[in-house]
Amino acid sequence: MTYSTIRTEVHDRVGLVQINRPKALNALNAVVMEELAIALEEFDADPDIGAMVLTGDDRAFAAGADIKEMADASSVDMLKADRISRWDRIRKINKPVIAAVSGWCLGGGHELAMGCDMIVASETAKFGQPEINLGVMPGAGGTQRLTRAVGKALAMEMVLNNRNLTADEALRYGLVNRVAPVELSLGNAIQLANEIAARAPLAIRFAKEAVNNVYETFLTDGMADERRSFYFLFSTEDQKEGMKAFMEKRSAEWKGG
Ligand code: DAK
Repeated sequence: MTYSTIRTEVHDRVGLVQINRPKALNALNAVVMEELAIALEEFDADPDIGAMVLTGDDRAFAAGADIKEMADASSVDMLKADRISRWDRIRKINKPVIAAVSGWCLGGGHELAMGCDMIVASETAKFGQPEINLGVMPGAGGTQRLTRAVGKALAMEMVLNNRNLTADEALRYGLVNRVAPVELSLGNAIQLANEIAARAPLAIRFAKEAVNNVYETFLTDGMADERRSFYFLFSTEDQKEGMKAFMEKRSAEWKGG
């Protein structure tokens, strides 16, 4: 399969998937999300692969969903485009997926990393949910997964007031597994993935599922509520203003409508 926005490689028993839209800081447009889902599903089905690593580049893991693609969308457009189904496909991958994060890891990019099973961060990684700056809110698990990972106090500050976390803070608050120097972090993630890939595949599969179930039991309702609210925000003036202001490189003027 030839991809236009991602690259794939195999390292022993690990499938590496790299988001490759460097000029847009790896913003997650529909093509990226579709290609990510296909590549991860292919590795998931490949018996020679035991785990995956998902990465970006040194400047950005991903600076969020593609604002330019969403800016003019209505609530109905967002719902009908069925964008969330690709996120759900990634969530259903059976083999462990480790995110190797350097640079910006924001919005949907942060939600994608949190949707992986572990995160290896480089010292330059910056984690945040800046959707509030655009007149919207997290829509792919951010409010739910982040709060479960770091607790309510910090999650509120990140979601309501765009507080970013450094790699060391993310390690301290339990959002990431390890922090490594930038030049070593991807290799470190691949090595960790290969160690896991060398273990009993079925046990790994069920163990991953069991750990994730701790969250899933209480997560579903929260995710559904979050998604409805996220779609609703695309009917507000402030969403249009926030995304337009981003593209015009100016501060947004909020109307509260
Ligand atoms: N989308 C589109 N383009 C982006 C982008 C993004 N998220 N982030 C960066 N870019 C583009 C910039 O527009 C710029 O393009 P040109 O102007 O050169 O054409 C290029 O990448 C380089 O960015 P900057 O020039 O801004 O670089 P700086 O180093 O100055 O700043 C930055 C880096 C990361 C602080 C800044 O780029 C920034 O604030 N980016 C936006 C971050 C953001 O707000 N992310 C959240 C997006 S909203 C859904 C569920 C969830 C979502 C969507 C749908 N469903 C349920 C369906 C998620 C939503 C989001 O993630």
